Amino acid sequence: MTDKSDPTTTRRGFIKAGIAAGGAAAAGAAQAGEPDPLITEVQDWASYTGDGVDATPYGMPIEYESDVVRRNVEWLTADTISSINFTPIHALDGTITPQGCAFERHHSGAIELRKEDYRLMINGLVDKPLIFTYEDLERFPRTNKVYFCECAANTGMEWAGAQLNGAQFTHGMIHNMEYSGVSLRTLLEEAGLGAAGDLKDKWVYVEGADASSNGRSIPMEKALDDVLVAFKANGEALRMEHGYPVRLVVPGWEGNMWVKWLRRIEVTNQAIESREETSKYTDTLEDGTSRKWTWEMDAKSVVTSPSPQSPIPHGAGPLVITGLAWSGRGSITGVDVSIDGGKNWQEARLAQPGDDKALTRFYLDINWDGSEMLLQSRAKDSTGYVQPTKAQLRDVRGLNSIYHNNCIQTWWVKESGEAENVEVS
Ligand SMILES: Nc1nc2c(c(=O)[nH]1)N[C@H]1C(S)=C(S)[C@@H](COP(=O)(O)O)O[C@H]1N2
Ligand SMILES: [Mo]
Repeated sequence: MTDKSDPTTTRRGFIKAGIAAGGAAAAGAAQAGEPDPLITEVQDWASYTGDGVDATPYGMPIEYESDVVRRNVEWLTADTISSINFTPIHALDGTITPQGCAFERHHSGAIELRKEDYRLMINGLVDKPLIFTYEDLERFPRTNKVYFCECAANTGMEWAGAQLNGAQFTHGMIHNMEYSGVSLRTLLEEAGLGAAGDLKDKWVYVEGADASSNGRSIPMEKALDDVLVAFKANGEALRMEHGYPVRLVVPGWEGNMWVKWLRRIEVTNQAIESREETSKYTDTLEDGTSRKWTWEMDAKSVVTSPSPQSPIPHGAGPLVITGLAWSGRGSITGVDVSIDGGKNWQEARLAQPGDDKALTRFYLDINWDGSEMLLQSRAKDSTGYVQPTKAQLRDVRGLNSIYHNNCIQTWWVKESGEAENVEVS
């Protein structure tokens, strides 16, 4: 019998031992010459039958993955109702974020709204104001597209100095899902934009059905471009916390504009200047003035492993360095990685060519000599923009900002394989 609580007896342990026995590169217990009971003995899991197909109508991750969860930082906000939690990006791979661990940000809590009770109103400067039910929305032509959603406050706690120890906390206000929905343009055209006259200087004001309503103004040009009224994410219904049954997807633009539980779209002559776009989600500069309408999320990247929550579990030798890169202005064209705090850079390998306004996974496969590293990544996007250092960003923005911190992140990886959030000057 094997002890299931002992991590060396897991299936993963079995696979690792198998590789070690056959390959020269990996150092493993099997090489010591002792017979490995995981190889030589019939295991527990092969001596009885497993769960039947009726055991799990909707599957959850296996218990051994129970640390791959959202986490919040208690002192950040006064109450969890108006708060944020973070995607465990240090533990994920690929680019798609499972809904179950994708960060949540609410201003007045996640609400329960049934499809039957759902209504979407389009009013204001339209030819005929309309109210859609959920079923109405399902009858319009649909699109599918993967986009990242990043809260403008992502990395916001790091302006004054290295603060939170983990990629989940410094960069985890981001998720990346495949959305299915109707283009906002289709719905606006259904209501008719003739009444709006010249569309150049027009806006839409979008709001949610929750108590906060989270109202935001979006210029008409963007509203008619790639904005989606989405009802599915990663193939299934939106989770309650992500706006079930319908949310707005505003590709490349700050997460706050991605209104959840979308209930109203008003075509207007001017921006509403709501709370969410005046006292919040503007960027205070060194001289005390604030920048407004900073909608686009600048190119950014982070090494997700190794990182403080994902230390190197082995000594010197082959090491996979990996991370995520994204740009709200287009696609990622390249990512450079430095192991010496930005003195020298190597071009990382992109797992897939960069996709428009979606996460890109990068890898750098090195032969680690076991000495400490100052690990950084630097994203480049299709506009030619290069992710700035922290010093470069502070030169332009000062230290009063919260939002839109897209600077290069540094992890100090020690000889032990453990990593820490640091700053290099
Ligand atoms: N109706 C409504 N929409 C909302 C919010 C909200 O509180 N209410 N929060 C916004 C903010 S600040 C962000 S960053 C994103 C987060 O989306 P998520 O919770 O799906 O991660 O939703 C936005 N849409
Ligand atoms: Mo946000």
